[in-house]
Amino acid sequence: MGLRGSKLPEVNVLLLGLDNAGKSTLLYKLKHKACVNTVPTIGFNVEMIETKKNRKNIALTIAQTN
Ligand SMILES: Nc1nc2c(ncn2[C@@H]2O[C@H](COP(=O)(O)OP(=O)(O)O)[C@@H](O)[C@H]2O)c(=O)[nH]1
Ligand SMILES: [Mg+2]
Repeated sequence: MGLRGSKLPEVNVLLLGLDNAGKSTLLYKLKHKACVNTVPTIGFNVEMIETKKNRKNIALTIAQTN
């Protein structure tokens, strides 16, 4: 959560889908740039990722739930 409180523009995404659709895999691929083995999500996952939009840095928050 180190990006919280940064002065970057914030973009929030809610990632929804059926069980086993690949939501957690996509989230961790974006976060860690690698595929990780997932375990079934209980509740939700939130990750903050610093990325670029229109060549400007932004703070992207993705919340993922079932
Ligand atoms: N073949 C294939 N399997 C995937 C893909 N993405 C995820 N999976 C697999 O699908 C299963 C469920 O993925 P997961 O990310 O936990 O789904 P979630 O329930 O939507 O969070 C896991 O065994 C993943 O390895 C994909 O693009 N292709
Ligand atoms: Mg999941």
